[in-house]
Amino acid sequence: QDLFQAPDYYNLDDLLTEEHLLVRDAAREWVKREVSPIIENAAQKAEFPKQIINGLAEIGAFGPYIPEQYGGAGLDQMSYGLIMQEIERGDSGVRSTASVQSSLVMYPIYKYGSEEQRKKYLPKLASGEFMGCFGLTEPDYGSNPGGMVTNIKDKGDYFLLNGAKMWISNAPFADIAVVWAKNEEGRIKGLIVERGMEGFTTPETHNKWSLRASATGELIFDNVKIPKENILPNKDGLGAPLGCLDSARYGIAWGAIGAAMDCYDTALRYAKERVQFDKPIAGYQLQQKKLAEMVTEITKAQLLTWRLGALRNEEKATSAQISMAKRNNVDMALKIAREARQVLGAMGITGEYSIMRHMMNLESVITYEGTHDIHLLITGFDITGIPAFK
Ligand code: TGC
Ligand code: FAD
Repeated sequence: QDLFQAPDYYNLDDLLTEEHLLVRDAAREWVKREVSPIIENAAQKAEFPKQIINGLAEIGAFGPYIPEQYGGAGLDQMSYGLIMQEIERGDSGVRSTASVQSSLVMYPIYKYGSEEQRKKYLPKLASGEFMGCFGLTEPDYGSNPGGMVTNIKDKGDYFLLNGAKMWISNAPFADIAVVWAKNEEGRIKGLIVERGMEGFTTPETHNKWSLRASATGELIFDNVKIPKENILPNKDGLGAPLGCLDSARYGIAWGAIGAAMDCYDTALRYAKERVQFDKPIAGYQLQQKKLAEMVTEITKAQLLTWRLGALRNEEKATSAQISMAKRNNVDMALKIAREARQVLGAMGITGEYSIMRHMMNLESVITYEGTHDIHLLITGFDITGIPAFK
């Protein structure tokens, strides 16, 4: 009874392989066992629960689609999405940690790194021995990362890195940071900065009302000497970090469904049990409208991500298709969280139930990895051919 029931209104499980179902169910069972019991307390205390790092590695959440020769799980894009869905059913902050590690740290090292960099970092990131973060956003450049001022100067044997990044998930405890900085020609380069390098600090950002179980911080670079072998050699320009975002945004499109499912499941159970005016509130049309619309929106989002996963497996998904799914699904999840909270009445505002935490978390999810507005403009650009960003 207590095991999480996922709505599957259109029998989408029939479209998944045995491996997909095994991967998903293992992640689901682990979240139920290891995340659900501790996550509310971690969020209330605003602490990332480090004790779950090994478990995340074991379910394949660190580099699900990175080849096994580098320590990854060697799974397909559908499995990656399903793992993100199950983790975010527990908490968006935990999914953030997995997204950053996989898509924003392991992916660029795998895709743009040298063979030596892959061998040095990927197995340790896959096992959770190393945790990573991704520094793109700056205090004055959020939606417009191309304007960044963090820079590197060639000093012969090494590069000198100066600047600052802000709002960086995992920063306070990360062992390495994949950082994007401009060279003397104004070209964006990716580099691996290691904790302990002189002049590199990672102060934590406090007083968040959202994503409290995820650690967020700044990356400050004060004349940090970066060895030349720490530059990602195989791609540069803004397209390099944006390529990583495609992978992370795809995972978020699935993850948001997990948060929505948990809110729906909680509201449905509560509505069937809560009696007012001598009848379960689930028997009133107004509550049924909320619940019926929730399951409809979840089903539409599932269809979108399933198709996107199939396109990703064939390497045919466009960035604009990913933007549409991220935007739609996160918005859907946030609206469901708001409606579900109302179904629970006063109980909905307490930590006894997960809904309010999901709702607060989703305010970050709708902002990071490209805001709701920016993704709309990406669709607008795609269909008209006219960029409206500037
Ligand atoms: P624009 O001139 O359009 O493009 C520059 C170059 O990039 C290419 N490109 C892409 N490449 C791969 N994937 C994509 N999605 C791409 N979008 C564009 C483009 O073809 C071009 O290449 P080239 O070779 O011609 O130079 O760039 P723009 O400056 O006009 O900006 C476009 C815009 C606004 C869409 C982009 O800047 C954007 O997406 N802004 C949003 C920023 C953002 O999403 N930041 C996220 C930071 S990381 C984060 O939030 C992590 S949260 C972590 C967690 O889960 O906890
Ligand atoms: P701004 O860009 O200042 O936008 C403010 C408002 O203006 C938004 O509503 C936006 O939609 C709107 N706007 C901006 N430009 C336009 C336009 N052209 N047209 C119309 N409207 C526009 N970044 C990282 O690099 N790494 C991380 O790990 C990371 N983790 C994060 C974790 C959390 C908890 C949060 C909240 C953020 C994180 N971010 C991270 C940063 C995130 O990507 C940025 O917050 C996001 O890209 C938006 O930038 P901004 O906050 O500066 O907002």
